Amino acid sequence: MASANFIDHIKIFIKSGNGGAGSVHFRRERFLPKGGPDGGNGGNGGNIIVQGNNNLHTLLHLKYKKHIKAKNGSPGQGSNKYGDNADDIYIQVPLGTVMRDAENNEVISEIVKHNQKFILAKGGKGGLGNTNFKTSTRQAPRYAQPGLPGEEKWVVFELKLLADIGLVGLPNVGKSSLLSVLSAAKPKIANYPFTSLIPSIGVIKYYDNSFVMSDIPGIIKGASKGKGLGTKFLRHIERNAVLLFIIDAEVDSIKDTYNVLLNELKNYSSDLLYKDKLLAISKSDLLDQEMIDEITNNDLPKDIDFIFISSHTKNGLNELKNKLWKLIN
Ligand SMILES: Nc1nc2c(ncn2[C@@H]2O[C@H](COP(=O)(O)OP(=O)(O)OP(=O)(O)O)[C@@H](O)[C@H]2O)c(=O)[nH]1
Ligand SMILES: [Mg+2]
Repeated sequence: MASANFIDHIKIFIKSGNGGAGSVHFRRERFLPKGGPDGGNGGNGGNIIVQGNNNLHTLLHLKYKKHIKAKNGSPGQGSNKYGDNADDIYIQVPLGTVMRDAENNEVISEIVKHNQKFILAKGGKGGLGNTNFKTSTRQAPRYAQPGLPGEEKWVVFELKLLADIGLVGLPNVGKSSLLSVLSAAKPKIANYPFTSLIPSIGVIKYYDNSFVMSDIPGIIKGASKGKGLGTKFLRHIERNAVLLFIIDAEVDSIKDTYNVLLNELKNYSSDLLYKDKLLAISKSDLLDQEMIDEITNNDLPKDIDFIFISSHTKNGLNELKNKLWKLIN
């Protein structure tokens, strides 16, 4: 991962607790030589439960947790005493966390709401004590059930940021600048490529509503083959309803640049191409009207709506928000 502080992929061994054994025990009373069975049931093993937490935005807090285990249920005891159930263990995760079985890569669950819970590994049931096995023909059963074992598995936790709009562009084109003028987010901005090494998200107010935009590190030609920061961050725009392409007004060809970006997306996942898209030509304050006309007439891709914007003068930003809102809804 590009930054030590943004962890969005992690593998953890989890194990729920075993059930406690049922007890084999007989009542002992002074004047009752043959007391009946009174072995209690074992307690249940602890569950491992994931829980959504909207205060978390990375999986960093899990980075050093290679194993997460719940305790076993306690065994049953005489006098029909039940063993205690073991406590459940909660794993807090940010919204947008997907869990997969590391063995077959199958999705186990996905957390999208605050407090949403899912049992990743169920604790084993406690065994029944010998009290339960007394019948008319068998007054003194000498057996009880063992507790059932808990579940164990390696689980991959993967965070996909939940945002309505995902920014897609080459490095240094003004993606973070745009997010910072549209929202309260404060991503790092500087005049060199790969300023942003981690994704950031911001909430954009729109009249009485709001929507969420995610800024991911810039991608370059060959990113899908590992160039630059690669395309691993594209997983964060897989959930976005709308992709906003940002192309610097000063590039040689907007059309060619657009195709480079599309191609990298396609190499990552062709599903991305079917999302709603909008093209924003950034830093338009550096263009005069003649250049704007020239681009509009000769250098725009055909299949996508476009808008000229400037984060410095704020030109075009209201119209951009209108267009984005329409696309989301
Ligand atoms: N003239 C002008 N410059 C801009 C505008 N928006 C951004 N810039 C400048 O462009 C440079 C890059 O801006 P960033 O917002 O960091 O670009 P980015 O796309 O997030 O870059 P990476 O994170 O490296 O991919 C900075 O020097 C900004 O000041 C704009 O509207 N007009
Ligand atoms: Mg940036």
